[in-house]
Amino acid sequence: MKRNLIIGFILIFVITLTGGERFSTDKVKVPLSFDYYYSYEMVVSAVKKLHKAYPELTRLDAVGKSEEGRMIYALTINNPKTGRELDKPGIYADGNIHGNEIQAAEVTLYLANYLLTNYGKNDQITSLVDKKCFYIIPVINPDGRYHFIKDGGTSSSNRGLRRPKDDDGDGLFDEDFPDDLDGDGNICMMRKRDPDGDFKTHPDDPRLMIRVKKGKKGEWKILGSEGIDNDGDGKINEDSEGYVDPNRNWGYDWAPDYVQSGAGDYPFSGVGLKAISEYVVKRPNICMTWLFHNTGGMFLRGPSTKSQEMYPRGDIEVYDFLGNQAERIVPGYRYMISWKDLYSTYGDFGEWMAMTQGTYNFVGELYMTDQETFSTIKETERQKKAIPDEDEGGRGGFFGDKRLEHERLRFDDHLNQGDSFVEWKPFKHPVYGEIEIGGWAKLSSRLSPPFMLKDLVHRNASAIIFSAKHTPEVSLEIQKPEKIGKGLYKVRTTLSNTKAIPTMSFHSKFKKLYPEDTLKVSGKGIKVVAGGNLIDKYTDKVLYKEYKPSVQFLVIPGFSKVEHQFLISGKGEVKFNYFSRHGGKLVKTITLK
Ligand SMILES: [Ca+2]
Ligand SMILES: [Ca+2]
Ligand SMILES: [Ca+2]
Ligand SMILES: [Ca+2]
Ligand SMILES: [Zn+2]
Repeated sequence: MKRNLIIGFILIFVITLTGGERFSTDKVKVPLSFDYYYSYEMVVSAVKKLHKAYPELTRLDAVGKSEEGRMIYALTINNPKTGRELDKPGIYADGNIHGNEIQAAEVTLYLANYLLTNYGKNDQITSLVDKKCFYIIPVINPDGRYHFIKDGGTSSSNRGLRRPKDDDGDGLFDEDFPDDLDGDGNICMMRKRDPDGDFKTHPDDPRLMIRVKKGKKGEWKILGSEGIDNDGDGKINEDSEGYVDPNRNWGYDWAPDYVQSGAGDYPFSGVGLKAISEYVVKRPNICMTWLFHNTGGMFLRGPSTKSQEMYPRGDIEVYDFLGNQAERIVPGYRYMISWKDLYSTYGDFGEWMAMTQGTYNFVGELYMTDQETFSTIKETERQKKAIPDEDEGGRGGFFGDKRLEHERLRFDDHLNQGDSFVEWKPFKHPVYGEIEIGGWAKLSSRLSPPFMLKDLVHRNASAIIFSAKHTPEVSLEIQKPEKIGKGLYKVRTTLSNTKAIPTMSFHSKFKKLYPEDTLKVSGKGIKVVAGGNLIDKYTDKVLYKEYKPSVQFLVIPGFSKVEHQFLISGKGEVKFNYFSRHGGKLVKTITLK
Protein backbone atom coordinates (compact mmCIF):
# COMPACT_ATOMS: atom_id res chain seq x y z
CA MET A 1 0.00 0.00 0.00
CA LYS A 2 2.67 2.42 1.11
CA ARG A 3 4.92 1.35 -1.74
CA ASN A 4 2.13 1.95 -4.26
CA LEU A 5 1.59 5.40 -2.81
CA ILE A 6 5.28 6.26 -3.19
CA ILE A 7 5.32 4.95 -6.77
CA GLY A 8 2.22 7.07 -7.35
CA PHE A 9 3.94 10.19 -6.06
CA ILE A 10 7.02 9.47 -8.14
CA LEU A 11 4.82 9.02 -11.21
CA ILE A 12 3.02 12.31 -10.64
CA PHE A 13 6.38 13.99 -10.08
CA VAL A 14 7.85 12.55 -13.28
CA ILE A 15 4.75 13.48 -15.31
CA THR A 16 4.79 17.04 -13.98
CA LEU A 17 8.49 17.31 -14.64
CA THR A 18 8.38 16.04 -18.22
CA GLY A 19 5.23 18.03 -19.00
CA GLY A 20 6.81 21.16 -17.62
CA GLU A 21 10.10 20.49 -19.31
CA ARG A 22 8.50 20.04 -22.70
CA PHE A 23 7.37 23.67 -22.80
CA SER A 24 10.11 25.11 -20.64
CA THR A 25 11.50 28.38 -21.96
CA ASP A 26 14.97 27.14 -20.87
CA LYS A 27 14.74 24.71 -23.76
CA VAL A 28 14.73 27.58 -26.24
CA LYS A 29 18.27 28.16 -27.48
CA VAL A 30 19.79 30.13 -30.34
CA PRO A 31 20.07 28.81 -33.03
CA LEU A 32 16.42 27.87 -32.61
CA SER A 33 15.33 24.33 -33.28
CA PHE A 34 12.41 23.43 -35.49
CA ASP A 35 11.68 19.86 -34.59
CA TYR A 36 8.68 20.48 -32.36
CA TYR A 37 6.10 23.21 -31.75
CA TYR A 38 6.77 25.96 -29.23
CA SER A 39 4.25 27.20 -26.67
CA TYR A 40 3.37 30.92 -26.69
CA GLU A 41 5.87 31.48 -23.85
CA MET A 42 8.58 29.71 -25.84
CA VAL A 43 7.94 31.90 -28.86
CA VAL A 44 8.35 34.96 -26.63
CA SER A 45 11.52 33.47 -25.21
CA ALA A 46 12.76 32.73 -28.74
CA VAL A 47 12.43 36.33 -29.96
CA LYS A 48 14.02 37.62 -26.74
CA LYS A 49 16.94 35.24 -27.08
CA LEU A 50 17.44 36.08 -30.75
CA HIS A 51 17.49 39.75 -29.81
CA LYS A 52 19.97 39.08 -27.01
CA ALA A 53 22.23 37.02 -29.28
CA TYR A 54 22.20 39.64 -32.07
CA PRO A 55 21.72 43.00 -30.35
CA GLU A 56 23.40 44.97 -33.18
CA LEU A 57 21.10 43.58 -35.84
CA THR A 58 17.79 43.42 -34.03
CA ARG A 59 15.23 45.40 -32.10
CA LEU A 60 12.42 43.91 -30.08
CA ASP A 61 9.21 45.91 -29.87
CA ALA A 62 6.20 45.29 -27.67
CA VAL A 63 3.49 46.09 -30.20
CA GLY A 64 0.54 45.85 -27.86
CA LYS A 65 -1.51 43.49 -25.77
CA SER A 66 -4.10 40.91 -26.66
CA GLU A 67 -7.61 40.64 -25.21
CA GLU A 68 -6.27 38.56 -22.32
CA GLY A 69 -3.28 40.83 -21.81
CA ARG A 70 -0.59 38.78 -23.54
CA MET A 71 2.13 40.77 -25.27
CA ILE A 72 2.47 40.83 -29.05
CA TYR A 73 6.15 41.09 -29.98
CA ALA A 74 7.77 42.29 -33.17
CA LEU A 75 11.38 41.56 -34.02
CA THR A 76 13.05 44.00 -36.39
CA ILE A 77 16.12 42.87 -38.29
CA ASN A 78 18.12 45.82 -39.54
CA ASN A 79 21.79 46.68 -39.66
CA PRO A 80 22.01 50.29 -38.42
CA LYS A 81 25.56 50.56 -39.78
CA THR A 82 24.19 50.40 -43.31
CA GLY A 83 21.37 52.89 -42.73
CA ARG A 84 18.18 53.75 -40.94
CA GLU A 85 15.31 51.28 -40.97
CA LEU A 86 12.89 53.59 -42.74
CA ASP A 87 15.41 54.29 -45.50
CA LYS A 88 15.44 50.65 -46.58
CA PRO A 89 12.77 48.53 -48.24
CA GLY A 90 10.77 46.80 -45.51
CA ILE A 91 9.63 43.20 -45.59
CA TYR A 92 6.94 42.24 -43.12
CA ALA A 93 6.13 38.64 -42.16
CA ASP A 94 3.71 37.36 -39.57
CA GLY A 95 1.95 34.22 -38.48
CA ASN A 96 -0.57 32.65 -36.20
CA ILE A 97 -3.36 35.22 -36.62
CA HIS A 98 -5.57 32.19 -36.30
CA GLY A 99 -4.65 30.76 -32.92
CA ASN A 100 -4.71 27.14 -34.06
CA GLU A 101 -2.50 27.72 -37.12
CA ILE A 102 0.66 27.47 -35.10
CA GLN A 103 3.28 26.45 -37.70
CA ALA A 104 2.71 29.86 -39.30
CA ALA A 105 4.63 31.39 -36.39
CA GLU A 106 7.44 28.87 -36.84
CA VAL A 107 7.93 30.01 -40.47
CA THR A 108 8.57 33.58 -39.34
CA LEU A 109 10.76 32.48 -36.41
CA TYR A 110 12.72 30.37 -38.84
CA LEU A 111 13.14 33.34 -41.15
CA ALA A 112 14.52 35.45 -38.27
CA ASN A 113 16.77 32.66 -37.07
CA TYR A 114 18.03 31.93 -40.59
CA LEU A 115 18.81 35.56 -41.44
CA LEU A 116 20.60 36.18 -38.15
CA THR A 117 22.59 32.95 -37.91
CA ASN A 118 23.74 33.24 -41.53
CA TYR A 119 24.66 36.90 -41.35
CA GLY A 120 28.39 37.24 -41.94
CA LYS A 121 28.60 33.61 -43.07
CA ASN A 122 26.53 33.50 -46.23
CA ASP A 123 27.18 36.29 -48.75
CA GLN A 124 23.63 36.52 -50.08
CA ILE A 125 22.06 36.67 -46.62
CA THR A 126 24.64 39.19 -45.42
CA SER A 127 23.95 41.46 -48.36
CA LEU A 128 20.18 41.05 -47.95
CA VAL A 129 20.26 41.94 -44.25
CA ASP A 130 22.53 44.91 -45.01
CA LYS A 131 20.20 46.28 -47.68
CA LYS A 132 16.72 45.55 -46.32
CA CYS A 133 14.76 45.77 -43.12
CA PHE A 134 12.69 42.85 -41.85
CA TYR A 135 9.71 43.17 -39.51
CA ILE A 136 8.62 39.90 -37.97
CA ILE A 137 5.59 39.29 -35.75
CA PRO A 138 5.55 35.53 -35.13
CA VAL A 139 2.27 35.46 -33.21
CA ILE A 140 -0.54 37.89 -34.04
CA ASN A 141 -2.98 36.05 -31.80
CA PRO A 142 -1.11 35.15 -28.59
CA ASP A 143 -4.26 34.15 -26.69
CA GLY A 144 -5.10 31.73 -29.47
CA ARG A 145 -1.68 30.11 -29.47
CA TYR A 146 -1.55 30.01 -25.67
CA HIS A 147 -4.89 28.22 -25.38
CA PHE A 148 -4.27 26.01 -28.41
CA ILE A 149 -1.15 24.55 -26.82
CA LYS A 150 -2.40 24.53 -23.22
CA ASP A 151 -6.06 23.54 -23.50
CA GLY A 152 -7.62 20.40 -24.84
CA GLY A 153 -8.76 21.02 -28.38
CA THR A 154 -9.03 20.00 -31.99
CA SER A 155 -6.79 21.14 -34.81
CA SER A 156 -9.34 23.94 -35.35
CA SER A 157 -10.04 25.20 -31.84
CA ASN A 158 -8.85 28.44 -30.22
CA ARG A 159 -8.81 30.07 -33.61
CA GLY A 160 -10.44 33.41 -32.85
CA LEU A 161 -9.96 36.35 -30.55
CA ARG A 162 -10.82 36.04 -26.89
CA ARG A 163 -13.65 38.51 -27.10
CA PRO A 164 -16.55 36.91 -25.26
CA LYS A 165 -19.59 36.49 -27.47
CA ASP A 166 -22.98 34.99 -26.75
CA ASP A 167 -23.24 32.61 -29.71
CA ASP A 168 -26.62 31.13 -28.77
CA GLY A 169 -28.24 34.31 -27.46
CA ASP A 170 -29.02 33.00 -23.98
CA GLY A 171 -27.45 35.91 -22.11
CA LEU A 172 -24.41 33.89 -21.10
CA PHE A 173 -21.05 34.37 -22.77
CA ASP A 174 -18.76 31.50 -23.81
CA GLU A 175 -20.47 29.25 -21.27
CA ASP A 176 -20.22 25.89 -23.02
CA PHE A 177 -16.86 24.96 -24.56
CA PRO A 178 -16.12 21.45 -25.78
CA ASP A 179 -14.64 19.47 -22.89
CA ASP A 180 -11.60 17.22 -22.83
CA LEU A 181 -13.46 14.49 -20.95
CA ASP A 182 -10.63 11.98 -20.80
CA GLY A 183 -7.98 14.64 -20.17
CA ASP A 184 -5.65 13.58 -22.98
CA GLY A 185 -5.30 17.10 -24.40
CA ASN A 186 -7.48 16.36 -27.41
CA ILE A 187 -11.08 17.14 -28.19
CA CYS A 188 -12.07 14.10 -30.20
CA MET A 189 -15.37 12.64 -31.38
CA MET A 190 -17.96 10.82 -29.32
CA ARG A 191 -19.79 7.76 -30.69
CA LYS A 192 -22.26 5.32 -29.19
CA ARG A 193 -23.05 1.78 -30.21
CA ASP A 194 -26.57 1.95 -31.65
CA PRO A 195 -28.25 -0.11 -34.37
CA ASP A 196 -30.19 3.04 -35.35
CA GLY A 197 -26.93 4.88 -36.06
CA ASP A 198 -25.91 5.98 -39.54
CA PHE A 199 -22.42 4.52 -39.45
CA LYS A 200 -20.71 1.16 -39.21
CA THR A 201 -17.13 0.09 -38.65
CA HIS A 202 -14.96 0.19 -41.77
CA PRO A 203 -14.26 -3.41 -42.80
CA ASP A 204 -10.57 -2.68 -43.48
CA ASP A 205 -9.77 -0.52 -40.48
CA PRO A 206 -11.75 -0.55 -37.25
CA ARG A 207 -10.65 3.02 -36.49
CA LEU A 208 -12.70 4.32 -39.41
CA MET A 209 -16.43 4.33 -39.96
CA ILE A 210 -18.49 4.33 -43.13
CA ARG A 211 -22.03 5.52 -43.63
CA VAL A 212 -24.65 2.81 -44.07
CA LYS A 213 -27.36 2.80 -46.71
CA LYS A 214 -30.65 4.35 -45.62
CA GLY A 215 -32.91 1.73 -44.06
CA LYS A 216 -30.01 -0.62 -43.33
CA LYS A 217 -28.89 -1.48 -39.84
CA GLY A 218 -26.12 0.70 -38.48
CA GLU A 219 -23.64 0.26 -35.70
CA TRP A 220 -22.60 3.71 -34.47
CA LYS A 221 -24.36 6.96 -33.65
CA ILE A 222 -22.07 9.99 -33.88
CA LEU A 223 -22.59 12.37 -30.96
CA GLY A 224 -20.36 15.25 -32.03
CA SER A 225 -17.33 16.72 -30.31
CA GLU A 226 -16.14 15.51 -26.95
CA GLY A 227 -17.99 17.38 -24.23
CA ILE A 228 -20.82 17.83 -21.79
CA ASP A 229 -23.61 20.37 -21.39
CA ASN A 230 -21.80 22.78 -19.06
CA ASP A 231 -24.72 25.18 -18.53
CA GLY A 232 -27.47 22.57 -18.46
CA ASP A 233 -29.51 24.07 -21.30
CA GLY A 234 -29.89 20.76 -23.06
CA LYS A 235 -27.33 21.61 -25.75
CA ILE A 236 -23.74 20.38 -25.70
CA ASN A 237 -20.79 22.67 -26.56
CA GLU A 238 -22.99 25.36 -28.12
CA ASP A 239 -21.04 28.47 -27.00
CA SER A 240 -17.26 28.30 -26.95
CA GLU A 241 -14.68 31.09 -27.29
CA GLY A 242 -15.64 34.21 -29.27
CA TYR A 243 -16.20 34.15 -32.14
CA VAL A 244 -14.37 37.12 -33.57
CA ASP A 245 -12.17 36.04 -36.45
CA PRO A 246 -8.95 38.10 -36.33
CA ASN A 247 -8.76 37.89 -40.10
CA ARG A 248 -12.21 39.45 -40.68
CA ASN A 249 -11.88 42.43 -38.35
CA TRP A 250 -9.60 44.74 -40.38
CA GLY A 251 -10.62 48.21 -41.45
CA TYR A 252 -10.80 47.73 -45.19
CA ASP A 253 -13.85 46.36 -47.04
CA TRP A 254 -15.18 45.20 -43.68
CA ALA A 255 -18.67 43.72 -43.55
CA PRO A 256 -20.80 43.06 -40.46
CA ASP A 257 -21.57 39.74 -38.86
CA TYR A 258 -24.73 39.09 -40.88
CA VAL A 259 -22.67 39.14 -44.08
CA GLN A 260 -19.80 37.13 -42.69
CA SER A 261 -19.58 35.51 -39.28
CA GLY A 262 -16.62 36.45 -37.12
CA ALA A 263 -16.54 40.07 -38.32
CA GLY A 264 -16.67 41.51 -34.79
CA ASP A 265 -18.83 44.47 -33.75
CA TYR A 266 -16.79 47.00 -35.74
CA PRO A 267 -13.44 47.07 -37.60
CA PHE A 268 -10.44 46.81 -35.29
CA SER A 269 -12.54 45.86 -32.28
CA GLY A 270 -9.70 43.41 -31.60
CA VAL A 271 -7.32 45.37 -29.36
CA GLY A 272 -4.22 43.49 -30.50
CA LEU A 273 -5.18 43.92 -34.15
CA LYS A 274 -5.61 47.66 -33.66
CA ALA A 275 -2.12 47.85 -32.14
CA ILE A 276 -0.64 45.85 -35.02
CA SER A 277 -2.30 48.13 -37.59
CA GLU A 278 -0.72 51.16 -35.87
CA TYR A 279 2.64 49.41 -35.84
CA VAL A 280 2.43 48.78 -39.60
CA VAL A 281 1.24 52.31 -40.44
CA LYS A 282 4.30 53.73 -38.67
CA ARG A 283 6.57 51.78 -41.02
CA PRO A 284 5.78 53.15 -44.48
CA ASN A 285 8.89 51.48 -45.90
CA ILE A 286 7.10 48.11 -45.78
CA CYS A 287 6.55 47.10 -49.40
CA MET A 288 6.36 43.30 -49.27
CA THR A 289 4.18 41.41 -46.82
CA TRP A 290 3.62 37.74 -46.00
CA LEU A 291 0.85 36.57 -43.69
CA PHE A 292 0.94 32.89 -42.80
CA HIS A 293 -1.93 30.53 -42.08
CA ASN A 294 -2.79 26.89 -42.49
CA THR A 295 -4.05 25.00 -44.43
CA GLY A 296 -4.11 23.97 -48.08
CA GLY A 297 -0.71 24.66 -49.66
CA MET A 298 -1.50 28.00 -51.30
CA PHE A 299 0.05 31.40 -51.93
CA LEU A 300 -2.93 33.71 -52.14
CA ARG A 301 -3.08 37.22 -53.46
CA GLY A 302 -6.08 39.54 -53.59
CA PRO A 303 -8.53 40.81 -54.52
CA SER A 304 -10.34 39.17 -51.65
CA THR A 305 -13.80 39.80 -53.04
CA LYS A 306 -15.17 39.98 -56.56
CA SER A 307 -16.64 43.42 -55.90
CA GLN A 308 -13.14 44.81 -55.43
CA GLU A 309 -11.79 46.10 -58.71
CA MET A 310 -9.23 43.94 -60.46
CA TYR A 311 -5.66 44.76 -59.52
CA PRO A 312 -3.79 46.93 -62.04
CA ARG A 313 -1.97 44.95 -64.72
CA GLY A 314 1.44 46.15 -63.58
CA ASP A 315 0.80 44.79 -60.10
CA ILE A 316 -0.45 41.47 -61.43
CA GLU A 317 2.84 41.10 -63.33
CA VAL A 318 4.74 41.52 -60.06
CA TYR A 319 2.50 39.03 -58.26
CA ASP A 320 2.88 36.52 -61.08
CA PHE A 321 6.66 36.84 -61.00
CA LEU A 322 6.82 36.26 -57.23
CA GLY A 323 3.95 33.77 -57.04
CA ASN A 324 5.25 31.51 -59.80
CA GLN A 325 8.65 31.43 -58.15
CA ALA A 326 7.09 30.65 -54.75
CA GLU A 327 5.37 27.65 -56.39
CA ARG A 328 8.78 26.39 -57.51
CA ILE A 329 10.33 26.93 -54.10
CA VAL A 330 7.54 25.05 -52.31
CA PRO A 331 6.53 22.17 -54.60
CA GLY A 332 2.84 21.36 -54.53
CA TYR A 333 1.73 24.78 -53.33
CA ARG A 334 -0.41 26.75 -55.75
CA TYR A 335 -0.34 30.48 -56.42
CA MET A 336 -3.97 31.60 -56.41
CA ILE A 337 -6.37 34.55 -56.27
CA SER A 338 -8.35 34.67 -53.03
CA TRP A 339 -11.92 35.39 -54.13
CA LYS A 340 -11.72 33.59 -57.44
CA ASP A 341 -9.85 30.42 -56.57
CA LEU A 342 -10.84 30.09 -52.91
CA TYR A 343 -13.61 32.22 -51.41
CA SER A 344 -14.44 35.84 -50.65
CA THR A 345 -13.42 37.46 -47.39
CA TYR A 346 -14.30 40.88 -46.01
CA GLY A 347 -12.08 42.83 -43.66
CA ASP A 348 -9.10 40.50 -43.94
CA PHE A 349 -5.57 41.58 -43.05
CA GLY A 350 -4.03 40.92 -46.47
CA GLU A 351 -6.41 43.14 -48.39
CA TRP A 352 -5.97 45.88 -45.80
CA MET A 353 -2.19 45.62 -46.32
CA ALA A 354 -2.32 45.72 -50.10
CA MET A 355 -5.09 48.31 -50.47
CA THR A 356 -4.38 50.78 -47.66
CA GLN A 357 -0.64 50.33 -47.18
CA GLY A 358 0.20 49.64 -50.80
CA THR A 359 2.26 46.51 -50.19
CA TYR A 360 2.52 43.41 -52.32
CA ASN A 361 0.88 40.87 -50.10
CA PHE A 362 0.79 37.10 -50.05
CA VAL A 363 -1.17 34.92 -47.67
CA GLY A 364 0.70 31.65 -47.26
CA GLU A 365 -1.61 28.74 -46.49
CA LEU A 366 0.81 26.19 -45.10
CA TYR A 367 0.49 22.43 -45.17
CA MET A 368 -1.27 20.08 -47.54
CA THR A 369 -2.54 16.65 -46.64
CA ASP A 370 -0.94 15.31 -49.86
CA GLN A 371 2.47 15.84 -48.30
CA GLU A 372 1.65 13.14 -45.78
CA THR A 373 2.19 10.28 -48.13
CA PHE A 374 2.60 6.62 -47.48
CA SER A 375 2.19 4.61 -50.64
CA THR A 376 2.95 1.04 -51.45
CA ILE A 377 0.38 0.71 -54.20
CA LYS A 378 -0.29 2.78 -57.29
CA GLU A 379 -3.14 5.31 -57.18
CA THR A 380 -5.20 3.30 -59.72
CA GLU A 381 -4.81 0.14 -57.64
CA ARG A 382 -5.76 2.01 -54.53
CA GLN A 383 -8.94 3.28 -56.14
CA LYS A 384 -9.92 -0.25 -57.14
CA LYS A 385 -9.27 -1.45 -53.61
CA ALA A 386 -11.09 1.38 -51.89
CA ILE A 387 -14.28 0.52 -50.11
CA PRO A 388 -16.71 3.37 -50.61
CA ASP A 389 -19.40 4.48 -48.22
CA GLU A 390 -22.39 2.31 -48.96
CA ASP A 391 -24.47 5.21 -50.24
CA GLU A 392 -21.96 7.85 -51.15
CA GLY A 393 -19.40 6.27 -53.40
CA GLY A 394 -16.43 6.84 -51.15
CA ARG A 395 -16.74 10.58 -50.67
CA GLY A 396 -18.52 12.67 -48.12
CA GLY A 397 -18.64 10.07 -45.36
CA PHE A 398 -18.20 11.19 -41.84
CA PHE A 399 -14.44 11.58 -42.19
CA GLY A 400 -14.58 12.60 -45.83
CA ASP A 401 -12.83 10.59 -48.50
CA LYS A 402 -12.08 7.14 -47.11
CA ARG A 403 -9.17 6.55 -49.46
CA LEU A 404 -7.43 9.64 -48.17
CA GLU A 405 -8.35 8.78 -44.62
CA HIS A 406 -6.76 5.35 -45.03
CA GLU A 407 -3.58 6.85 -46.42
CA ARG A 408 -3.37 9.27 -43.56
CA LEU A 409 -3.82 6.52 -41.00
CA ARG A 410 -1.10 4.41 -42.61
CA PHE A 411 1.16 7.45 -42.68
CA ASP A 412 0.42 8.01 -39.01
CA ASP A 413 1.07 4.37 -38.17
CA HIS A 414 4.34 4.04 -40.03
CA LEU A 415 5.91 7.49 -40.00
CA ASN A 416 4.45 9.04 -36.89
CA GLN A 417 4.04 5.93 -34.73
CA GLY A 418 0.37 6.60 -34.18
CA ASP A 419 0.81 10.03 -32.60
CA SER A 420 -1.88 11.81 -34.58
CA PHE A 421 -4.80 9.46 -34.11
CA VAL A 422 -6.48 8.75 -30.77
CA GLU A 423 -7.72 5.17 -30.63
CA TRP A 424 -11.40 4.78 -29.72
CA LYS A 425 -11.74 4.18 -25.99
CA PRO A 426 -14.79 3.59 -23.78
CA PHE A 427 -16.04 6.45 -21.65
CA LYS A 428 -18.99 6.88 -19.31
CA HIS A 429 -20.82 10.05 -20.33
CA PRO A 430 -23.23 11.75 -17.86
CA VAL A 431 -25.98 12.01 -20.50
CA TYR A 432 -25.21 9.37 -23.15
CA GLY A 433 -23.95 6.63 -20.80
CA GLU A 434 -21.48 4.16 -22.30
CA ILE A 435 -19.81 5.82 -25.27
CA GLU A 436 -16.45 5.82 -27.06
CA ILE A 437 -14.10 8.73 -27.58
CA GLY A 438 -11.54 8.78 -30.40
CA GLY A 439 -10.43 10.27 -33.70
CA TRP A 440 -7.78 12.64 -34.99
CA ALA A 441 -5.63 14.29 -32.34
CA LYS A 442 -5.19 18.04 -31.89
CA LEU A 443 -1.72 18.00 -33.46
CA SER A 444 -2.85 16.53 -36.77
CA SER A 445 -4.89 17.36 -39.85
CA ARG A 446 -3.64 20.93 -40.34
CA LEU A 447 -0.25 20.60 -38.70
CA SER A 448 2.73 18.76 -40.07
CA PRO A 449 4.14 16.12 -37.78
CA PRO A 450 7.26 17.64 -36.20
CA PHE A 451 9.68 15.69 -38.39
CA MET A 452 8.30 17.52 -41.46
CA LEU A 453 8.39 20.94 -39.87
CA LYS A 454 11.91 21.93 -40.82
CA ASP A 455 11.37 21.40 -44.52
CA LEU A 456 8.11 23.35 -44.40
CA VAL A 457 9.55 26.34 -42.57
CA HIS A 458 12.71 26.44 -44.67
CA ARG A 459 10.92 26.35 -48.01
CA ASN A 460 8.36 28.97 -47.03
CA ALA A 461 11.00 31.24 -45.52
CA SER A 462 12.90 30.85 -48.82
CA ALA A 463 9.84 32.14 -50.69
CA ILE A 464 9.92 35.22 -48.44
CA ILE A 465 13.65 35.63 -49.03
CA PHE A 466 13.18 35.50 -52.81
CA SER A 467 10.60 38.29 -52.62
CA ALA A 468 12.86 40.26 -50.25
CA LYS A 469 15.64 40.07 -52.84
CA HIS A 470 13.18 41.61 -55.29
CA THR A 471 12.20 44.63 -53.23
CA PRO A 472 13.36 47.76 -55.06
CA GLU A 473 17.06 48.45 -55.50
CA VAL A 474 17.54 51.88 -56.95
CA SER A 475 20.68 53.53 -58.26
CA LEU A 476 21.09 57.11 -59.45
CA GLU A 477 23.42 58.06 -62.28
CA ILE A 478 24.14 61.64 -63.30
CA GLN A 479 25.61 62.30 -66.70
CA LYS A 480 28.37 64.82 -67.23
CA PRO A 481 26.78 68.29 -67.54
CA GLU A 482 26.65 69.61 -71.08
CA LYS A 483 27.18 73.33 -71.46
CA ILE A 484 24.44 74.64 -73.77
CA GLY A 485 24.73 78.39 -73.26
CA LYS A 486 26.33 81.05 -71.13
CA GLY A 487 26.07 79.67 -67.59
CA LEU A 488 23.40 77.16 -68.71
CA TYR A 489 23.83 73.43 -68.43
CA LYS A 490 21.89 70.37 -69.54
CA VAL A 491 22.06 67.56 -66.96
CA ARG A 492 20.54 64.12 -67.45
CA THR A 493 19.84 61.66 -64.65
CA THR A 494 18.95 57.99 -64.69
CA LEU A 495 17.18 56.22 -61.84
CA SER A 496 17.29 52.43 -62.27
CA ASN A 497 15.49 49.71 -60.35
CA THR A 498 17.18 46.36 -60.90
CA LYS A 499 14.57 44.34 -59.03
CA ALA A 500 10.99 43.16 -59.76
CA ILE A 501 9.05 45.23 -57.24
CA PRO A 502 8.33 48.84 -58.29
CA THR A 503 9.18 51.71 -55.98
CA MET A 504 5.42 52.20 -55.55
CA SER A 505 2.67 49.74 -56.37
CA PHE A 506 0.51 50.64 -59.37
CA HIS A 507 -2.51 50.50 -57.08
CA SER A 508 -0.94 53.06 -54.72
CA LYS A 509 -0.07 55.30 -57.65
CA PHE A 510 -3.54 55.14 -59.25
CA LYS A 511 -5.35 55.61 -55.94
CA LYS A 512 -2.88 58.27 -54.80
CA LEU A 513 -2.39 56.51 -51.47
CA TYR A 514 0.64 58.67 -50.73
CA PRO A 515 3.08 60.92 -52.65
CA GLU A 516 5.17 59.38 -55.40
CA ASP A 517 8.97 59.18 -55.22
CA THR A 518 10.72 62.52 -55.52
CA LEU A 519 13.90 63.66 -57.20
CA LYS A 520 14.93 67.09 -55.90
CA VAL A 521 17.63 69.27 -57.41
CA SER A 522 19.11 71.97 -55.21
CA GLY A 523 22.19 74.14 -54.72
CA LYS A 524 23.13 77.58 -53.41
CA GLY A 525 24.52 79.03 -56.63
CA ILE A 526 22.15 77.43 -59.10
CA LYS A 527 18.63 77.63 -60.45
CA VAL A 528 16.70 74.84 -62.10
CA VAL A 529 15.28 76.57 -65.16
CA ALA A 530 13.49 73.51 -66.51
CA GLY A 531 13.22 69.86 -65.70
CA GLY A 532 11.18 66.86 -66.64
CA ASN A 533 10.90 63.29 -67.71
CA LEU A 534 13.20 62.42 -70.61
CA ILE A 535 10.99 60.54 -73.08
CA ASP A 536 13.46 60.13 -75.95
CA LYS A 537 17.14 60.78 -75.41
CA TYR A 538 17.93 60.82 -79.16
CA THR A 539 15.39 63.44 -80.15
CA ASP A 540 15.74 65.29 -76.85
CA LYS A 541 12.05 64.90 -76.13
CA VAL A 542 11.32 65.96 -72.55
CA LEU A 543 8.03 66.23 -70.70
CA TYR A 544 8.92 69.41 -68.86
CA LYS A 545 7.12 70.00 -65.59
CA GLU A 546 5.38 73.36 -65.52
CA TYR A 547 5.72 74.33 -61.88
CA LYS A 548 8.70 73.86 -59.58
CA PRO A 549 10.89 71.90 -62.01
CA SER A 550 13.46 71.31 -59.26
CA VAL A 551 11.13 68.68 -57.74
CA GLN A 552 10.14 65.75 -59.93
CA PHE A 553 7.59 63.07 -59.02
CA LEU A 554 8.10 59.58 -60.34
CA VAL A 555 7.73 55.86 -59.86
CA ILE A 556 10.30 53.33 -61.05
CA PRO A 557 8.64 50.08 -62.13
CA GLY A 558 10.41 46.75 -61.68
CA PHE A 559 13.39 46.00 -63.94
CA SER A 560 13.33 49.44 -65.49
CA LYS A 561 14.62 52.97 -65.37
CA VAL A 562 13.36 56.52 -65.43
CA GLU A 563 15.35 59.34 -66.99
CA HIS A 564 15.14 63.06 -66.37
CA GLN A 565 16.61 66.12 -67.99
CA PHE A 566 17.29 69.36 -66.18
CA LEU A 567 18.37 72.75 -67.51
CA ILE A 568 20.37 74.40 -64.75
CA SER A 569 21.85 77.87 -64.66
CA GLY A 570 24.57 79.21 -62.36
CA LYS A 571 27.58 77.49 -60.86
CA GLY A 572 28.75 75.54 -57.88
CA GLU A 573 27.46 72.44 -56.15
CA VAL A 574 24.25 70.78 -57.35
CA LYS A 575 22.65 68.20 -55.11
CA PHE A 576 20.32 65.46 -56.37
CA ASN A 577 18.11 63.94 -53.68
CA TYR A 578 16.05 60.87 -54.44
CA PHE A 579 13.49 59.79 -51.87
CA SER A 580 11.10 56.86 -52.05
CA ARG A 581 9.08 55.14 -49.34
CA HIS A 582 9.93 51.74 -50.77
CA GLY A 583 13.02 52.46 -52.83
CA GLY A 584 15.14 54.15 -50.18
CA LYS A 585 17.10 57.38 -50.21
CA LEU A 586 19.94 58.51 -52.47
CA VAL A 587 22.02 61.66 -52.62
CA LYS A 588 24.52 62.64 -55.35
CA THR A 589 26.35 65.85 -55.97
CA ILE A 590 27.95 67.38 -59.06
CA THR A 591 29.75 70.68 -59.57
CA LEU A 592 29.06 73.18 -62.33
CA LYS A 593 32.13 75.24 -63.16
CA1 LIG B 1 -24.34 31.78 -24.63
CA1 LIG C 1 -9.91 14.06 -25.01
CA1 LIG D 1 -25.07 23.93 -23.11
CA1 LIG E 1 -19.22 21.67 -23.09
ZN1 LIG F 1 -5.99 31.09 -41.08
